Amino acid sequence: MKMIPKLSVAMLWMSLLVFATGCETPHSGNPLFSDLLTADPCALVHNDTLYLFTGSDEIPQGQDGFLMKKWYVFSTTDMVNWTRHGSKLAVEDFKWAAANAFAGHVVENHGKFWWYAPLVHKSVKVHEGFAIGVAVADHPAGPYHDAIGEPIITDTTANSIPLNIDPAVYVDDDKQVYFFWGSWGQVRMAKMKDNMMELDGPVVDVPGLTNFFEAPFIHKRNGIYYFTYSAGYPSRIEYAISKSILGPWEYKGVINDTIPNSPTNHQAIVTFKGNDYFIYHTAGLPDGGPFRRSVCIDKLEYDENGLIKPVVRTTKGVPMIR
Ligand code: FUB
Repeated sequence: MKMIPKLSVAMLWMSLLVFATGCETPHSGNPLFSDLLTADPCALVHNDTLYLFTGSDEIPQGQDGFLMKKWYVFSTTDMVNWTRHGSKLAVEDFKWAAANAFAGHVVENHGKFWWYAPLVHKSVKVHEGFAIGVAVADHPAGPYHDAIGEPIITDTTANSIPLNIDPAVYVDDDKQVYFFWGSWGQVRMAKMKDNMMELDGPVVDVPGLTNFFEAPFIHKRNGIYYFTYSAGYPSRIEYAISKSILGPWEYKGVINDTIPNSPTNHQAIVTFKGNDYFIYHTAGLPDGGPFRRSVCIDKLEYDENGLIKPVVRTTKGVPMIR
């Protein structure tokens, strides 16, 4: 008689444990990858698959400065199981480039995938010497090759900026293509030709982005354009909205606060299978740091007025989806 209550309690605990683990939805976990330093995410959806593009920090632990030579491609259909496609673009793929594979941006148009890439130019240097080129592929996972053989933007482009990095290209519903880029507090924009390789008009300033530092990113939801960007330094992610991609932009506040041990903050926003995601980097690996960053994914949520709620950063990541 004495054993029965003890057994019952043990069995109850065991069944609770099995129930709990059995029902727990697998989560992606943040940072997403623990054996590779990834930074500056960008993402797109193609054929029911989410493709993630990242840069990579290669500076050894204990040293300072960006050492970035390659970009990587990953994909998932459920947000938990990731296929690693490997490095699909690198400095040496651009004959005109010498170094610094900074934040790229990949976009689909005309059935091809266009990877806009900022790199230090081998010879053109008026300011910091950064230029922006584009590689193209027939599939998001490549192979990619330099589409032009020379950059689209350099230090000598009229009205370019001292640090020509962080491209963001947006193909609007009417098929007009817009090319944004910017850093060190200056942001520029130009229309692009349908060929995705040439500007189609002057480079103009984008006024009215409160606290803008770098990392412009455009997405559209319910007819509203959202301009998210890295703001201040150390950087937060802040945003503005507009009914027109040409502005004026109405400031709406902070969505991702500063990152411990990483002054840079770089975002991508994507909707996949009905879920909105905020993709960013932290210094979250045990040997992470300002130049040793790691990509993470958390949920992005809007309120009933279409405003973006502050992102809740987690180590659990996002749940598996079907
Ligand atoms: O990764 C190098 C630079 O740091 C990127 O271009 C910026 O957006 C910042 O993340």
